[in-house]
Amino acid sequence: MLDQKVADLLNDQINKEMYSAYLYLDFANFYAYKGLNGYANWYNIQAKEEMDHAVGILQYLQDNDYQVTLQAIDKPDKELTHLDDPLKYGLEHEKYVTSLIHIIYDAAYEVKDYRTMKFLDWYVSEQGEEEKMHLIY
Ligand code: OFO
Repeated sequence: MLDQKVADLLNDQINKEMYSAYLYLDFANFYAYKGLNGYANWYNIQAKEEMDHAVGILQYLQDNDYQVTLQAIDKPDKELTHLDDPLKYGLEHEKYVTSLIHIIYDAAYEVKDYRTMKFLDWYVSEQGEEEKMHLIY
């Protein structure tokens, strides 16, 4: 049985991952409007990956008999003007998501929940990749 705090943090993370997907759809929409279909496609792919991340956590919680509660997804709030704004905001956002994953990892570590730590290892590595993908300077 999962520790309540760890499980609740994972439940919240489903929403954060879905917000990431929504944010990246917004970035794709911005590039599509600018006629940059390759960039739009790349962010559409990122959005799908984020949804997979959400479903991965949902599945983990279901596998551990936790009753998941899905929350409302916020509206993407970034004002996109310049062509590199999505990359800039994307990097900022991925750093934020990394910090959230680390908070869950810390909570799991505190209660010696090694299984959840192992589950989160993939997310820790993935965050490193995603931060790197947004580096443009
Ligand atoms: Fe942006 O990657 Fe999910 O966790």
